[in-house]
Amino acid sequence: MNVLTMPARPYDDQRPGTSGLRKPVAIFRQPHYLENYLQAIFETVGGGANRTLVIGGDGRFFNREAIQTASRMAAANGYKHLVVGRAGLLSTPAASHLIRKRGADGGLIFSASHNPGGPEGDFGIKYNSANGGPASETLSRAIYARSKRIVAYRLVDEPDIDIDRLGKVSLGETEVEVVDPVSDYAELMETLFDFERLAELLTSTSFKMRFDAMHAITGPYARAILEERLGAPVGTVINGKPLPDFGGAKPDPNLVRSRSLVDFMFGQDAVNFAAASDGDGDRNMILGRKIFVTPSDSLAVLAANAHIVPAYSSGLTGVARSMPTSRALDRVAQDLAIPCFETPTGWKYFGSLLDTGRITLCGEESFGTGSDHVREKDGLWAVLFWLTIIAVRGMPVHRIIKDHWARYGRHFYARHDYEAVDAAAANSLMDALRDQVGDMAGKRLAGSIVSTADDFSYTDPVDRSVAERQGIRVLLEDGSRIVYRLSGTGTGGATLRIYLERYEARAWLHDKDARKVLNDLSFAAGSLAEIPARLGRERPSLVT
Ligand code: VG1
Ligand code: CO
Repeated sequence: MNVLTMPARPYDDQRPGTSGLRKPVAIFRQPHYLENYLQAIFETVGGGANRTLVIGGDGRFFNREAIQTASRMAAANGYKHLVVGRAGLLSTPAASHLIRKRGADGGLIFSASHNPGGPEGDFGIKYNSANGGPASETLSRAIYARSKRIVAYRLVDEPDIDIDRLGKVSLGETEVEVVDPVSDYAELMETLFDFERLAELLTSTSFKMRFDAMHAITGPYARAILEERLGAPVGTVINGKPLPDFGGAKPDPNLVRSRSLVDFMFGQDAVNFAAASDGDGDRNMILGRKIFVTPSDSLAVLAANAHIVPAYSSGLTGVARSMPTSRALDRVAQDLAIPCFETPTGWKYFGSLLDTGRITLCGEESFGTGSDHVREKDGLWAVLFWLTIIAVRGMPVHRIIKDHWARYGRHFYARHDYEAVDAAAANSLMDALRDQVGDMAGKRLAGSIVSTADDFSYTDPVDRSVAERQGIRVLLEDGSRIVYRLSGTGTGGATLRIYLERYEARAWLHDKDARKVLNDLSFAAGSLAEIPARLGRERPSLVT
């Protein structure tokens, strides 16, 4: 076997964000940029001797080249087995499952998730550990430090492997197994949910659903599970063919990017249930006829109904949510008398809680929910969960939501994003807020009084690692909350996210328009942070 050692010059900008390293394709195409980062990963985890690595991606532009490069480099770095998704495809949750199922030592997922794809779009690399979950913050920092010191990378001098044919081939001394990206995942779903019951719902004439795969990775998964296994009519899955540029759209399921699906569900021809997923298949958006379920509410509803899903029939050990996610989940946890953890944004922070059985279910306001079945959020899993609730409770989505609010109260919620603003301005806005938090308590704000304000910091209860400066929280006496943080997934400038939440216990006020209910909080959030003056923007570019 011929191993080449190629000289490299270290890069100093390979710092992973909320979810791996994400950059424009053009950056990844710089000489040995991809190789530099991969070599840093392999060296940080201690090489590949006798190890198994799972490799796949969301199918975006540059995926296939990256998979060939990663395979050659993994072989040269000593990995014994590589498990590669056919055509280079693996959704993020499917990759997580495959790592766990095969007892692999880790996995590479090539994805920039909801970021746009194509030659002008973004690319990304996530490294997941043996538990199937995203590299911890500690490991991510070590990889970054290493990436700044790489002076050479290794690869085997072998031709491309055929990633379109199932089966085993060798690459130097490494065995590469090309696997069906869908079958293991679909089998896992069958162990969690009652497929007979779901099939009954999806084949009944009184129920119709639509799933929008946004030309991203979930197309093949949704077709295999919803249409082939559960018998939903062909055509239930739309935009089901993964395209390298996602058809030119941003594969980000929310009220803005999934406008046509939202309009459809609020229009004359609306069906009973609709959902969409993102680039790498870990997010989900849930819609009923004339109703959009906020991700925070969705998480709370799943927790409150978990006992009706076979996999969770014996109850939840605990739940967790990222800090900006609404506290609707906390009320359910209180009712169930189970712990509810509050973690920083990003799935990596749920890992230790899931691994130690402290929690069964968790989620984020950014359209992500999941459980201990894998170590990533899981879009289709959330869809099957919702379908189970609809089937077992025999209720449409709006009834399930109204019922939930009647029981627990409603957390009106919205996220306002100021995208692609000047990074220096956004940082100084956050600094100014940080300077203020110490003496905010007691001040009047949005018709109430600030009870506490801080910059969120989190100590992992398992490994005691500390994550600081995770977002500014302003809590009001009436139960409302404003949260500010900067995005860690963008690739151009900075994105400021403002999360607004207002609690309403009184059922007769639950049908109010969220925008109106949150209007004064939104105004207060803007003036507290001096947004127009600092960012030169009058209003957010995205509201979800
Ligand atoms: C965003 C979301 C966060 C999510 C992350 C990765 O991060 O807010 O909740 O975990 O994306 O999701 P940020 O730092 O931009 O706010 V995915 O589907 O892109 O892996
Ligand atoms: Co994603």
